[in-house]
Amino acid sequence: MSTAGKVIKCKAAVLWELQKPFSIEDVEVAPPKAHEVRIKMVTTGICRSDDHVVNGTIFSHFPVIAGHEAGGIVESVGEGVTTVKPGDKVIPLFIPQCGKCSTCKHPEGNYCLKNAMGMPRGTMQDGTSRFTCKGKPVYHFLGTSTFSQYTVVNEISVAKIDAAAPLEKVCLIGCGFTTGYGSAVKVAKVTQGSTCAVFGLGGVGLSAIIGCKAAGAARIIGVDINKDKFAKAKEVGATECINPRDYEKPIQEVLQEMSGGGVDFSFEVIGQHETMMAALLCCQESYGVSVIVGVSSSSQELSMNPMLLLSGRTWKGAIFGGFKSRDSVPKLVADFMAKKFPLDPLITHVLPFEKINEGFDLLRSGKSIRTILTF
Ligand code: CND
Ligand code: ZN
Ligand code: ZN
Repeated sequence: MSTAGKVIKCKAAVLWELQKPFSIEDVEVAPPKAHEVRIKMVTTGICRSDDHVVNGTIFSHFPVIAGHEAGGIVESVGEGVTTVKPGDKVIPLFIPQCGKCSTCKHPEGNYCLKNAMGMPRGTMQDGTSRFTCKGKPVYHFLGTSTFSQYTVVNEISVAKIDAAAPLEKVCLIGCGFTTGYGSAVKVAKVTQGSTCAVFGLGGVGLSAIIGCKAAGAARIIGVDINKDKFAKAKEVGATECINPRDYEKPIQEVLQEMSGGGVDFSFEVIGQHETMMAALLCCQESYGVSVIVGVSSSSQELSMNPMLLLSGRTWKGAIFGGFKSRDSVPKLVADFMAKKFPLDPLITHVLPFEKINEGFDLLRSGKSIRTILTF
């Protein structure tokens, strides 16, 4: 029996307040309105940005359904939806691509002005929510809310992908992989034979390493305070790994010495101001490029000496690896299918959706790279 046009009752992981575990609840998911798409979730990854909602680094209204790295099947579509249809395999997009705003029209911009990050309202574009639980509206997160058996997204926040793609792997193209990989190949534009330093060897950092390697970097130095991350980093392309706690001197000085004056490209994939500065300082003062990928609290500021840039360095940042989401996600899925890059090394755990709190514990204790939750 078709569920189109009806409210769907299903399970979702609701976060009722800050610093609390996720609670699996019965929720109602309203049908999609005009230009919206309802998706049956198949898999979702756990990214540190979801944990940032729990700990408050990323602002959200509560109660909320988080999750932004997933794969699913279109269940039904609202009026006027033309680019996806029921049965299509899709990846929800936490950065939309409206195709009409000044950013979307610019050849390089990807931070579509319809994004839900800058001023999070926790609703659909029309200002209302499609979720209710115990009679109360539940807020959306980044327009994706993938920690639910069903979700509703705007048509501009969904990409149709190859029907043959394995969702339990390509869901990582919805955030972690694309963010790290694009930071190297698209944002930094890593060059052949260069030396790179990647701070933070989680799912996003390892994907930056995969990108550095694909771009032909000769040396890729992984930096992490958890040495258990080194083996996997080397497996995906790091040529060396170092632990800042093994050195007396600041890690930027260690990296300057290792690279004979500073690395060509550095990436901060942790989300701390101290490591953002270390990553900036470790890149060569005249031509080095440093990219901020990690998310830090928007309420805290970082002071820096402008001379660090006057000498010629470039300091950049990007969301979603600088990729235009709707254009790039189907292409990246095709590249994965053509074996142009691996995703398997990033997946360390697979758990049923109901064990979401176990998945977050694995992330917080540094034991997992990516945990994939299956519905
Ligand atoms: P994850 O927590 O898996 O990895 C972070 C790694 O950093 C871990 O291996 C830690 O051991 C390591 N680490 C922590 N502190 C230090 C330190 N002081 N020095 C060296 N290493 C340290 O996180 P993830 O890979 O899922 O995400 C990484 C960041 O990227 C995080 O801030 C997340 O919010 C952000 C991000 C950004 C974007 C984007 O579009 N820019 C998208 N998704 C996630
Ligand atoms: Zn746009
Ligand atoms: Zn993410």
